[in-house]
Amino acid sequence: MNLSPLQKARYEYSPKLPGMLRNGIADICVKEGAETQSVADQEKIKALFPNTYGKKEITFEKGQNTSEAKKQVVGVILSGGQAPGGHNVVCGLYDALKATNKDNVLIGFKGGPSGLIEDNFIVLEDEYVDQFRNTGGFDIIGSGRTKLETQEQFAIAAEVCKKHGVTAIVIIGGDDSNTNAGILAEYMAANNTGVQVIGCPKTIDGDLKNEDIEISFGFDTACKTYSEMIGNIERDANSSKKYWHFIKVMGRAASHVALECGLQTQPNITLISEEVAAKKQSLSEITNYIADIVEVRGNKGLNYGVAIIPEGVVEFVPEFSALIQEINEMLAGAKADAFNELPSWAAKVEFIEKGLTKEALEVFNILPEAIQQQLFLDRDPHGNVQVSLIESEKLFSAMVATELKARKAAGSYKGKFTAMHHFMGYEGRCAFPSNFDADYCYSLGYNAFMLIQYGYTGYLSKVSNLSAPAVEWVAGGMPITKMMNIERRHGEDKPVIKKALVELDGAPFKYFEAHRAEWAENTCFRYPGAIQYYGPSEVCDQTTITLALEQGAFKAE
Ligand code: FBP
Repeated sequence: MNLSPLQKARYEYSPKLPGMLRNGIADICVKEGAETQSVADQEKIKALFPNTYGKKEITFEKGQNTSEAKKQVVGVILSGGQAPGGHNVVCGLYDALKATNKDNVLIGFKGGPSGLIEDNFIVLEDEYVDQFRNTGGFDIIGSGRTKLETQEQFAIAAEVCKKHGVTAIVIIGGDDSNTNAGILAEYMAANNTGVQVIGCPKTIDGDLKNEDIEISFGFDTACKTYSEMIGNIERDANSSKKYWHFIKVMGRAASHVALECGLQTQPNITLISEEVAAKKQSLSEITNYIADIVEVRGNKGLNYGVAIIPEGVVEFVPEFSALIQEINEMLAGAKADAFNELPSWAAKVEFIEKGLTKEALEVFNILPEAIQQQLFLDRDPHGNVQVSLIESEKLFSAMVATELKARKAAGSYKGKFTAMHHFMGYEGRCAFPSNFDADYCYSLGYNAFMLIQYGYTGYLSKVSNLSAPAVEWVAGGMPITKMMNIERRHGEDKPVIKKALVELDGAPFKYFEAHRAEWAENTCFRYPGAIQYYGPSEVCDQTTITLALEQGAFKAE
């Protein structure tokens, strides 16, 4: 194998565990805390989870290991989008499992949750696992987006587990996957299968967090990767002084990634979808907000800047999501065929004009033609508009260009506007995990095995106090039911872990809000540089500004 020097060096890196897990398996004991309640809808959740509701929160401590000595066969699943550090969760799980009993077995279900129901797995062993230590990606066993949610799937899963003597399953995923981990745990307990289920919090989007889970893994590395590139673009903009850069960053719904990158790099503009929704902003209002900043800078001779656009923003613009709903209805079922058969874009526009309400048509008409076409032509297999594919960075820059033309004609704008576009998403999902993610993920996996070994099920592996040095981190577990509430999904009431959107009264947004006017008008770019893996702790082990602000640990330079 032709390894890069960094890859070789990262194989040798020893991830840092929380202090209480550092003394060896024989010296880890468990401390049970208070019984828990779900965050809302307690009676309903309790009724749905009679076997796993109300369990105690737990933490590990240094002390004699009193867990039952039995052979464990654990199955691990990676679920959903890649996030840096997933390999280390598997490595931590593997190391704790083997350190407890070398006859224990870890099997990896391949290609995501479907691997479990298709009985498709590999047995993980030293030589194979060692190739993935401290590396990015999910290729150790692959990932997938199949949801494990039906009773039929659970019954098959139970059969597969029985066939291979599986005693526990670890599901590494986001809010939906961990919700389903909780439901699977309940099923396994209700049917006396003897199979425990433990979840681990993953997603670069950062939207699986709550009072127990401080951060989902991968968010730190992904944001640092994007911030490095945004900082480089800022420096380029500040050098050539001739372009406005519109940069879309991933984050399917929540704007945590955009906000963190905004805090790291201090660009002129960062849109936050949750604020757009709260203020019920229209496309024209957002366009004017951006155009105002371009105008003020342009009139001072600063014809350059950087704007960060969150991936999901258009869905948070009320008038735009209403338009999308109308398009989805208009082209539902067989009506799509009639539309597709129309011979030209002009004929299609005529069809559209007849089908949309006046309000939706007004919104449609202000969109650049490329975006209009995207809405109608790139639909998913069910005929729905694929909102995540909409190039919102191009949408806003085109609308700003039109607005500035009008302002130039009216004499208020005297600058020059040339836009460049970027999308940062996949570049960050499989980066070498930062030291923080390498340490956090290894700890989550190690800790997940300790939860299994002590007989817990329906728990999320929890590592907290994360803005402190790793030795002070606290390892334990939290019942998944504690994080649940009831939400309406596809016309039905469902128990789910609440998706965490950016809180507009939270410290990270407040800090951004207090500084954004200055960052907009002046050039206050901040250049975070590349992730550092070796060197002083204050350079290599820092987590996100978001977490530091949330935990009152942020120190402004
Ligand atoms: P998860 O929620 O599964 O972690 O995935 C999030 C994400 O990375 C989003 O940021 C992005 O919109 C989406 O995945 C892209 O998904 P895909 O890999 O299917 O293109």
